[in-house]
Amino acid sequence: MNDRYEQTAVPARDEMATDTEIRPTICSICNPGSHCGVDAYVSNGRIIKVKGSMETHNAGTLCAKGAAGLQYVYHPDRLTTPLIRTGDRGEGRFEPASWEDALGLVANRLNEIKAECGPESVIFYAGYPKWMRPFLKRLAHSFGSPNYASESSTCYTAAKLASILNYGEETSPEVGRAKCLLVWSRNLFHSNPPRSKGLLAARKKGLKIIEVGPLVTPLTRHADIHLRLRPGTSGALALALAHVIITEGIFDRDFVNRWTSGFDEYRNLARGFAPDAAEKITGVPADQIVRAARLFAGSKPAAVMTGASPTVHHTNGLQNQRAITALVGLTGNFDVPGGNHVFPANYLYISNGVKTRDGEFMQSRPWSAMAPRVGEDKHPVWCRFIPEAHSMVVPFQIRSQKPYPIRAMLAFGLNHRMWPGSDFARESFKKLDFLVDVDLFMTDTAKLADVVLPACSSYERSELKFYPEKRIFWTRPAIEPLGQSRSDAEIIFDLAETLALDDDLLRGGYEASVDWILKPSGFKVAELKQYPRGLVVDDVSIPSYRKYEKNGFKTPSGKMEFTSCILADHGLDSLPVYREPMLSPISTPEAAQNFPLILTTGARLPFFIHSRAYRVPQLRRLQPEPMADVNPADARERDLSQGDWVLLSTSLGAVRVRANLTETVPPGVVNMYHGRPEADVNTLIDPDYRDPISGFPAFKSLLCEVKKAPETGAA
Ligand SMILES: Nc1nc2c(c(=O)[nH]1)N[C@H]1C(S)=C(S)[C@@H](COP(=O)(O)OP(=O)(O)OC[C@H]3O[C@@H](n4cnc5c(=O)[nH]c(N)nc54)[C@H](O)[C@@H]3O)O[C@H]1N2
Ligand SMILES: Nc1nc2c(c(=O)[nH]1)N[C@H]1C(S)=C(S)[C@@H](COP(=O)(O)OP(=O)(O)OC[C@H]3O[C@@H](n4cnc5c(=O)[nH]c(N)nc54)[C@H](O)[C@@H]3O)O[C@H]1N2
Ligand SMILES: [Mo]
Repeated sequence: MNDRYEQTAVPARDEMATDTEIRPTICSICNPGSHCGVDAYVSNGRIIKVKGSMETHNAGTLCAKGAAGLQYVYHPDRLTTPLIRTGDRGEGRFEPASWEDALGLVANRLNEIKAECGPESVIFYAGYPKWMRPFLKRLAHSFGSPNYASESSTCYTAAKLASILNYGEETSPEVGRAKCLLVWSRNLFHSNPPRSKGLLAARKKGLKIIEVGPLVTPLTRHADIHLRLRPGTSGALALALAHVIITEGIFDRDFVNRWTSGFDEYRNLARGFAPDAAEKITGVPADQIVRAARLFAGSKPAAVMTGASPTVHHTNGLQNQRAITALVGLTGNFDVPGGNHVFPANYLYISNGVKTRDGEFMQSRPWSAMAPRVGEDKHPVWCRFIPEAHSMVVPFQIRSQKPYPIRAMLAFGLNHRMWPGSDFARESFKKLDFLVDVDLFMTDTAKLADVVLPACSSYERSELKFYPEKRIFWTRPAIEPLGQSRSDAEIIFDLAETLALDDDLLRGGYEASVDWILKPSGFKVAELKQYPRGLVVDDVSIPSYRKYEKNGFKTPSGKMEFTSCILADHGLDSLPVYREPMLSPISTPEAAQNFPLILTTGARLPFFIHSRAYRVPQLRRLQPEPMADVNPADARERDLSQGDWVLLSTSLGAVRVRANLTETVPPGVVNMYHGRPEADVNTLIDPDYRDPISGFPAFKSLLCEVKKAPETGAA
């Protein structure tokens, strides 16, 4: 381990230096719902220590990733200057350029390609980083391209779509007021630690918790019941719970009669999933299914909490999610206090009641004035409700050039390892005529680019942040951007100029655009700047409950739809039918002979975040080598001991990892984290192994085998 890092991590003496200033800002290493407030201790223009802010939701705490902030920000591999490629794609040979030259080149090439093939042949892409998205989307539309795409083609939007199909809207569980919470595959302790506090506080006050998921998680010991299902069988389990709730007559008859459509068909569907039958499919004991159904339906109010990905990363993910979310209406917990509240997000995925016009801002041109989006032909239902192009289709369309050519991509945080079949994605991106990637680091994907632009971190920029607890925050930079790096927003607004776009708002700059978005709230950036730790806005309108009683549901029938009119219109199953994962011991027994174990990938680890943390020594040290979780019973059968090198293989290939023997995975299941360069599990997944409706990759129900590997050598 590098000594330099050890010293900077605990700068006890420097902290006392008289010139040290505490500058409040935020850490944005993880999901936007967290983004903890941070006190950056700055001496001579350099951060010497980071501490969680007391005023923000994290209340003085930071997670492992946030605490490693210094090593992330001052990483020796940070990009500090724009780069233009001189070698072959992927070779990593670049020469430094001025911003003027680099942006000039980008604008010329994008405008040339637009003139040759139309604006839709340019994709505007955002990876997991989210803060620049409204501006990037507007840039795309003002350029004339409908093809703003993002990582959200693998994340959350399928769950949102399921809720829209059932109810016309998305909902969120009111944890603090619920009596029972059905936590369906969400591990806040790892994926959103500051938000797990509310869950524990509610638990202390008597909240009943039913956890669903194959893995043992930190929530398990707080749960009254843990339904440990086989990966990919959520739909069958949800229908089984429905069956018990209906046959025992403990559903909300009044709500169902007055406000739902398709109940009889749904009841018939659920009949096929009596507890004994469901036990055979899901592996969850029948008596536990009955207990869970009684507890959930017998508690009023109760809410369902699902994650952004584990339930929808399956080939039947959308319908499974519809079956889960149907339980909310069935039990009369839709839009009631302590149930699942309809409270739409108002800025960048956060609901806090402060009024904005971010939707209007982003859609600067109507869809009808642009070409169809990438993916509209393949995933029409998803595209109808999710206002983006479908990223999962992009690598295919780059190759097929059908229905129209894709020639260029302007990407912010492009990581080919996010895609199933990551090598297929990488080879597709290589075929582009022009690729620009904006990132903090020279990643393996950035190496494919023609132009790489250096972005700065949240410690070096200002941005508008919303938090669920009514906090709005215009963050301040704690330090100057490293080298010549710039904030993503600055890059986008500079590009609007260089591209000479006909868009006064974008040409007016970032702060003016934020002022425009904030107009309905009455706030202006200039005012927010006076609150260095953000501002809690009391005067906001939290939506009321049971809004459907006045306006009906925003579905075609005006009711909650057990049978979806929209899916039926598209020739799809209108009921939330259960289908086996396309690869499973049941659906493909022949494949399971060679690959008898079920592979689930990407369950969140507290110290990693996709591709980003592996390079941070303080975090990498927590799992220095790639690891896959294997149940001890499966290990015994294969003569494996803790830490043995194994080949984790699917029919597509193998990666070399260490076996971690643990009961947290059930027998027959292997779990592996994603994004790791030296053992990229996504190379083992077919790029088309996806849910046909949502287009989401089925990252969490595959078939695999693990076998002892030699101590050294490549897979
Ligand atoms: N530290 C950290 N935090 C993160 C991230 C990160 O990479 N690192 N990523 C962020 C992102 S992008 C997202 S989408 C969220 C996701 O965050 P969460 O929604 O919390 O997702 P996971 O951590 O994957 O969920 C773990 C749960 O899913 C269950 N599970 C695992 N496999 C399956 C399966 O095949 N079927 C079912 N039904 N359940 C399964 C496990 O038993 C466990 O209960 O986390 C965000 N937060
Ligand atoms: N096997 C498997 N694969 C998965 C998943 C899984 O569970 N299993 N989960 C999927 C899900 S839910 C998600 S959300 C995706 C994650 O999607 P990815 O987009 O792969 O996420 P990251 O690796 O966090 O970020 C991508 C890049 O953004 C860069 N970056 C970070 N901050 C900034 C910034 O402020 N500005 C700019 N310009 N760049 C920045 C990072 O350095 C990194 O190179 O992965 C998906 N892939
Ligand atoms: Mo995600």
